[in-house]
Amino acid sequence: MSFFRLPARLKGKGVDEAKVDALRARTPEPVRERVPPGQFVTEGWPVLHYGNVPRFIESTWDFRVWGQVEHPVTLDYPSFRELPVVERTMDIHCVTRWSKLGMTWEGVPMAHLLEMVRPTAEARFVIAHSEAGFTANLPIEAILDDDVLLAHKADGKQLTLDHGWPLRLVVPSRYFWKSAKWLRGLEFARADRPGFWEQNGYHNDADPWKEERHW
Ligand SMILES: Nc1nc2c(c(=O)[nH]1)N[C@H]1C(S)=C(S)[C@@H](COP(=O)(O)O)O[C@H]1N2
Ligand SMILES: [Mo]
Repeated sequence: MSFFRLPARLKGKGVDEAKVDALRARTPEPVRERVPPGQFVTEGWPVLHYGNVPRFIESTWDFRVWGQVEHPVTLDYPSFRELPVVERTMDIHCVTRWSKLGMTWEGVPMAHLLEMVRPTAEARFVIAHSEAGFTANLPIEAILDDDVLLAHKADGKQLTLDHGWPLRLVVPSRYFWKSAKWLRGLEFARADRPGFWEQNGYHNDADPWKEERHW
């Protein structure tokens, strides 16, 4: 995906540190330990992405898994929606400094998908592929957590188009930019390949507890 000029608001740079500190100081005591360094809690849910919100056309939508897997799959929309779903409650952390605590997400557990496709012993990285060529990369360990979902619902409601309908990845252990919206597939790979934000200055590993923001 080519990249030209990123809007300043998406860069997470030029942050007003004093403002972040002031917002952070307002975090209620019982949840303060759940908020990673440099983050503050928001009740709202900002919308952030590069480019336009893609249209969802059910008849041409599919979900593919390929690369280092024993059983590659391509599922059309009705078949994808037949997969089992679970609910998980989790905290999400955006590199632009907001954290949203205790969100409930519903979706297909990554564990189920891994059982279906069976990554080979060579598979060490996962590249999430979304509409319009957007990608995000993760080490395979990051998707083994029980709360990694291919989600279609958040806080009891269908995702809106803005937030990634019909399907998005959620990987709460990493900054939220790795949680690819409008997900269309997963590629299992031997070698790492930095994704869209990772090529544009964001940290490859993105652990919010280590403040791995920029690279
Ligand atoms: N397809 C796609 N997914 C994406 C992005 C994007 O640009 N394209 N941006 C990421 C970034 S930077 C963030 S912070 C979150 C924002 O998700 P939200 O809009 O639901 O809050 O989506 C992530 N997923
Ligand atoms: Mo972001």
